[in-house]
Amino acid sequence: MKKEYIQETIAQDSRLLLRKMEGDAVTTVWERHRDQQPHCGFCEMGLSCRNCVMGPCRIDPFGDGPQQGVCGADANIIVARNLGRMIAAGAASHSDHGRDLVEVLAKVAEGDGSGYQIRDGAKLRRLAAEFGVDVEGREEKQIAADLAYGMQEEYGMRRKSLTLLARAPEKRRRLWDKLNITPRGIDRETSEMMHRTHMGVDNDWQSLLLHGLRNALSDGWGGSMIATEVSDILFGTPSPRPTLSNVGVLKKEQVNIIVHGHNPVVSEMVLLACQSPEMIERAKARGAQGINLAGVCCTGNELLMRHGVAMAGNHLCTELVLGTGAVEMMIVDYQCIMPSIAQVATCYHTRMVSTSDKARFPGMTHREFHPHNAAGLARELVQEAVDNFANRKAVYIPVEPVPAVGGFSVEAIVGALGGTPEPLLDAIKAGKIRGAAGIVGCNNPKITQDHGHVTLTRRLIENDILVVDTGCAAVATAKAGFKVAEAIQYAGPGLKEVCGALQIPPVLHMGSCVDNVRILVLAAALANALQVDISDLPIAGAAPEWYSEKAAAIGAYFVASGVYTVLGPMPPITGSMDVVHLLTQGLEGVVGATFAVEPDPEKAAVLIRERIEAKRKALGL
Ligand code: SF4
Ligand code: MSK
Repeated sequence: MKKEYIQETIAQDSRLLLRKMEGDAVTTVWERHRDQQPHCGFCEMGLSCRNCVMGPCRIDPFGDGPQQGVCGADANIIVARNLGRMIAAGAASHSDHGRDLVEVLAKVAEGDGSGYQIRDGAKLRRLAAEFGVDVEGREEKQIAADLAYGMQEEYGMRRKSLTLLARAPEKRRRLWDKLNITPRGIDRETSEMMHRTHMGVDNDWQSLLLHGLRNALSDGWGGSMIATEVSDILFGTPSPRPTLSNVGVLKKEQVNIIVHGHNPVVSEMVLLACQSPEMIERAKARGAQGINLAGVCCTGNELLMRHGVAMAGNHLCTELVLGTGAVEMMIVDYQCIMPSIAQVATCYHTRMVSTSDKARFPGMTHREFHPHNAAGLARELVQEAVDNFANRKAVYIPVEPVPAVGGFSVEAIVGALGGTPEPLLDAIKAGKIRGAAGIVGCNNPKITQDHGHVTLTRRLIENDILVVDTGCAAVATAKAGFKVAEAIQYAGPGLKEVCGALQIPPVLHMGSCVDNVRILVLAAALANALQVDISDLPIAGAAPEWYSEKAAAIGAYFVASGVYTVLGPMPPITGSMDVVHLLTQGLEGVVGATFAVEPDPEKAAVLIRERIEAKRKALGL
């Protein structure tokens, strides 16, 4: 049967590689998605429950069959419990990633960092001051030890409120207090969600959803924020730098190594090993011109933001890059790594290596990274990748890479503005920039790859809305050519003028998916400068192609922080119209923002523009 991939992706590299891999008889995510059709309707609506073994149970959405599970849980309870567990899993994933970084910081403080070091001492001191750590006259390692201890405490049960909440506007913090959703220990909120959703605990669907917001806030203003800040301390705070994107970043004449996952603890060490003269000489001795490191997904974004390392693709490209036959080794850490991927690699010569005790994959060689062995192990792996160059067969790299600029941390954006957010606020007040939108999240085979991200971004910038993006959305718009200064040609006249004067693209790459907290910090800084709440700002969020539980947590902490957020794919909640109404309407009166669901990016752009214009009007702009 002829396979039609045109509707699967708008990315030319993906399309060409899909055709090539069809010839190689390789199965990809799109075919597996097709094989799953039709998806279970109960699960799609959130109406199935397997939280205990009196079940599994399901609620009949048409009212003819059972309306309660064996325990008596109705549609509202089951839908809210399922969504709560989804948020908990996402919050746990991000926050556990943050914990791993704090552990490395603690090791560096002990002097046992083995190659890791503090790269941004000024940020270390700023963070330490926020955590109440004495910084005067003390060495970096002493400060790092106390900061790491303070951050580890944030994960537990001794905090009534997380430290970094102090960055949020006072009005927002008072609202969280009033609603009793001020997040306490990060692990506590996740653990409590698992407790509440056990059979026979919280059977009030509204109370479950409120705890979902609290749990998500513990990620956004806790675990994820710690992950981003500690990454900056250990590996440097990003600043704008040029890079390249799409599968054309792979080089036929060089040894290609791809890093995949999320945690820069592994990929930073691999980068250092790839740059070592000894390894480059070894590559040359084996007939290659050098060693080319590229990323996919968010560990790629981490390297792109800090070092300009090229980005081979986003989530749905992760199998396709192997189809080039040009990848000597893929090194993975955790999150968003499809278990299929080592099977795809068996069709080529790529060696697949997993590195985290928490994330093992069938068919991969497991080589575990720890601070004490990281530098040496990275060198060993790069050496093995170099030696694998000899096993290459046919190579197919069908496109040229697209230039992009990454590295827009909050510090870099404020720096580009001259050291204060005032020029951005002035441009917003003057109407040159109508507002800003954060476009975040993944690819999902339910949506044409990159179509949601690219179409929404195009419509927003041409209507003078500044776009900041992260994660796989950021890779989509890089591949589409929106992340260079020349992309102001796609912007409306006001945005074009402002970005042109600052020599920045109209679409700013703010990092990986944990780095969505950079958007929170920027929004809080703008709100504080205007002395309003985040929910008063002419801003919005969108996740046009999300798939992951982490994205559910991100969406929930955006909304709970006051950011109206438009989702592309529908979350599994339509089994309860009470839950749907609360999330898409009722929350406006509770936290000043709601979710919307709109899979058509043209219509999503209209929703966001309407929201931004309404907020401008309310502010008297
Ligand atoms: Fe069924 Fe209730 Fe058990 Fe869920 S918790 S599986 S609804 S009995
Ligand atoms: S990698 S969570 S697919 S953004 Fe962060 Fe991409 Fe989404 Fe994973």
